[in-house]
Formats: sequence, structure tokens, C-alpha cells
Amino acid sequence: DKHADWWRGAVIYQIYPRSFQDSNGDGVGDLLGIARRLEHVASLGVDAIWISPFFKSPMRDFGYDVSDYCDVDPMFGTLGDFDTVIAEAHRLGLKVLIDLVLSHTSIDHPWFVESRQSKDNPRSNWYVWADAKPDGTPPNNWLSIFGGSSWQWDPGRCQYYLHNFLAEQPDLNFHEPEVQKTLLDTAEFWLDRGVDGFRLDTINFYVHDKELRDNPALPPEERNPITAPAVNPYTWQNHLYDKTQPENLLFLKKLRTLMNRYNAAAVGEIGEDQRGLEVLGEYTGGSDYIHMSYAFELLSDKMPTAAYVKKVFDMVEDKAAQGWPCWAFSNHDVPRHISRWNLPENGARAFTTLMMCLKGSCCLYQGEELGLNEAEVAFEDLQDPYGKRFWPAFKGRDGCRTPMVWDGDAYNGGFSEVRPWLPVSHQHLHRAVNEQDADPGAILQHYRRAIAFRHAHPALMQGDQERMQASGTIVSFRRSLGGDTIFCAFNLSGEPGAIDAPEGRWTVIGQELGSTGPAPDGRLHLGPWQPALMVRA
Ligand code: TEU
Repeated sequence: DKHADWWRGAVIYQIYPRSFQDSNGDGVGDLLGIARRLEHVASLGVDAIWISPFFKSPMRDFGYDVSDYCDVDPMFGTLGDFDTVIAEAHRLGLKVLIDLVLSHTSIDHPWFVESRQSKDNPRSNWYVWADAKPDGTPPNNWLSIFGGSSWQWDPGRCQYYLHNFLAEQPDLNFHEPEVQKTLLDTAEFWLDRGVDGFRLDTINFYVHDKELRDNPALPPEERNPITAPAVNPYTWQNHLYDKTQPENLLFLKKLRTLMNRYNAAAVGEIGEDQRGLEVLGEYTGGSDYIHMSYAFELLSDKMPTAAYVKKVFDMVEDKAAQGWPCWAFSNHDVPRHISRWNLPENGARAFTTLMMCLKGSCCLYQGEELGLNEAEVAFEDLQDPYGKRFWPAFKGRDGCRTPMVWDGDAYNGGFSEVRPWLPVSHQHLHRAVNEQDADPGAILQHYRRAIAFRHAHPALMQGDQERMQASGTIVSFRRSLGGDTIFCAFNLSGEPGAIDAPEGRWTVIGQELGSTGPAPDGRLHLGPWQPALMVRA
């Protein structure tokens, strides 16, 4: 559609290219594999795809370490293959968001290779270099999310460089105007190629404190491990100085100006333990910075209870009323939510329906629509460097990155004809796309119905949302747009529950999602995981 605000309320399907579909028989997914499987994505009724990085990369962090922003890694194909993906997506009515990892590059990027040569080469200031303290230790106490100090000694330059993730992911210096300009050119390169927008990796890490001040320690009661496992010492600090500096907004503003010329939209990943929703409010919603913020609150370790869902949306209302979140339950970084929350299948269905009724945009992660659980990956098969570092307290991110299953009877579920880079989970095979396509009762069909339900009701896509109510296991709220008001209630539990029906005359909708309406006693009696969805008559 032609609306400038197509992204408001959009359902975005995340593709992890390594694990979607192999088309050239090397055990790794690729761009032509994506093109081939887009009909499945379109059949869900989603608005857009977000493709995790496919740029040239030595794959130390599986593509989140880029060595050429303007080329495709040969493992994934060619620029021509990417044009094929765009053309096919647009033919099917899907917008295409690509994943720009601008905060850091790969250690193999020619910019870094040059920067580390000397203290006075043309790109010497493109990364964050600092001298050791007199005793030889790193310049300050900043920590890497992936473990240890975020400073790596470089024997050539006799200086440390900053990396917020792996040592192989040196942090670009956004205080250097040439860096910003070059990255904006990169974004323009892809906009000219036809992309509709971006998922922006770790946008709050773009700018660091120039004075390199130490982060304060956090007392245990103030730790909120929302972006990293609690065993990771990273969560024991308040990251006041290594990220989320005010100058971030100056860069995002330039990016927005560029995107406006193309009617493009961006969802920025803001990993904040302490004040995530405030930052969401600062960065999104208006017309100055980015469009949407990828919110971590529903990626929680614990299953969101009715009270928790209300708390999250109250916080959005109080701290980020004008902001625009993008919700997700699963992605390529966390254990799949069915396993993380130990949900029965009807519980998973309830959360999907809830997501489709919430204010904000949302992301679904490949395989979620099949009800896939977290795969067990043996230590010998482990690929994720983050998992290798903290095993077994934290098993890393491979369990949600195993290949998609397309055909339950085919070798490797139809993903590849050779041994895949991560093994296909045998538990996933009976949930393959072809099995569920043939079964009207399958969870895949529930996803299609729930996504269609959202799109059939503009109030759910873009309407206001009033403050939620939580009563026992039931969360309820109203969405409204123009003269239409929709009442939504969800029983987030395997036990039955009841609340008073709202006053006035209502018509039950969403019966195909198991929705029910008021009983003669004026109550809404909800079975396990059951919703009540009604439109004001
Ligand atoms: O993730 C950023 C981030 O904060 C992650 O550390 C996340 O919290 C963690 O993986 C949860 O287990 C982004 C990408 O999504 C991730 O895949 C990359 O490894 C990371 O940036 C570095 O680019």
C-alpha cells in the first residue's frame, strides 16, 4: 500500500537466512532459497519481511560482523539474487526490511585493516582507539555483552580498541563525521536497490562517551537482565557511558531525513536494561528519528502474566506515550518462546492472538508459525561464540537457529540436501509446513487466522489502546479508531477464569480464534487460554 505509515501496526516476519532454505546444496540457506519460499511467508498474510544480515562477512557472529556493507556474502548469493528476492517479495505484496549492522564492522573490514595500521592513517580515527592505563590495563571498566572487557589490545598500534560484542566486531567511531557520512551512503545504496526500510542493529550502541568514563556498578537488587543472561557480568553494570549517548539522535535524524525521501521505515533495536521504554519514547513515534523500536519486554525469560502485560503497557503509556514499539516473543537471539515459557500449544495460540490485538507493530520469527520449540543442540554441534563462552549456564543462541522444516518426509525437512550447518531438530519434522498446510487444526492455520483478524480491524492495526485491566489471570483492554471500539480479553492461564463483561451492547468477533462472549450472568467466562473479542454494537 502507498501509505507513508504502512509500518504502523505492521506484522513483520523475520528470516534468518542461514537457516531458511538452502538452494545450492552447501548446507547453508541463501537468498535464492528465500525467494523460493516467499509464497509461504505471503500465505501468512504478513506485511513485511526482515532479513537478518546477508552481507559479506567472515561469519564470526554469523553475519552480524560485516566486512562489506554493499555486497552479498558468496555463501548467500549475489547482488543479482538479492534483486530477485526484492522483486519476488514485491510481487507478493511484501515490504523488505534489511538488517543494517552499523555500530560495528568485522575485524576483516578494509576500514579496520587500514585503521589498525598506524595512529595517523586516513582511517585511524574510524574506530574507537585508546591508550592503555599506565599499568597496561584497558582504558576503563566497560564490558562486552559477549563476555569480558570490551577493550582488545592491538599489538600493532599499541592501543586498545573498543568492541561491545566479539573482539572480532570492532566498534565504529560515530564521533568521526566521515564514518557517519559513509554509513548513510550505505543505507542509500540499499534504498536505491529497492528496500523498503531497515531493522537497525543495536542503535543505542552507535555513540560512546568521548571521555570514556567508567560505568557505575549496579547493586544486585537493581539488576534487570533483560538483554543478557543474569550470569553475564555485563548485567552487573549500569551502562551510562558505553551506549545511549545524546549524539545518537543526531545520527538517527540524518538517517530519517534520508529514509523520508524513499518513504522507508526503520525498526531500531534498543537493548536497555535500565530504561528501555524511556529510550523507546525518545527515539520513536515522532517524525524526527526512527519509526519503531524493537521492544525487549515481551522477550522476557518468564511467561508474561496478565499483571506483567498490564505493567508493560502502563509503562509505555507513562514513559513513551508517543513512541511506537515493535513487539516480539521470539527471535534469533533468545530461546523459542514455547520452550522459554513452557507453553502448551493452546497457550502459544493465545499469545499469538494477544500479539495481534496489541498496539504497536510486531515481529514473528521464522518457525514460530509452526509452533517450533527450542532445539537441543549438543556441545559438539555448537556454533554460537556467545554460547561457547557461557556454556552450560547459558547455552547460546543455536537452539532457535536450527533450519526451517518444510517437508516432514524429506531429508533434513526439505531444508538442504546435505548436512546443514546446524542439525535439523527431529522434534520439528512432524511440524513441517507441508504437514500443517494439510491440517485445518494446525497452529500454522491459527497464525493465518490471527494475522487476518488483525488486518480486518483497523482499530487493531492503528487504533488507540486504553489502559489495561488485569484481574487474576485475565488481561483486558479496548482498541478504538474512528467510531469503532474493540474489546479484548485474554485468559493467560491453563485454568478457567471470569471477569465482568463490559457495559453496553457488543457483538462477539473472532470466533475462528476461539473467542467467546458474555454469559447470561453478565460475566465473561473464559476457558483455559481463551480470548473474548467483541466489537461495540
Ligand atoms: O543483538 C544485540 C543484543 O543486545 C544481543 O546481545 C542480545 O541481547 C543477545 O543476543 C541475547 O541473547 C544484536 C543481534 O540481534 C545479535 O544477533 C548480534 O549478535 C548482536 O547484535 C551483535 O551484532
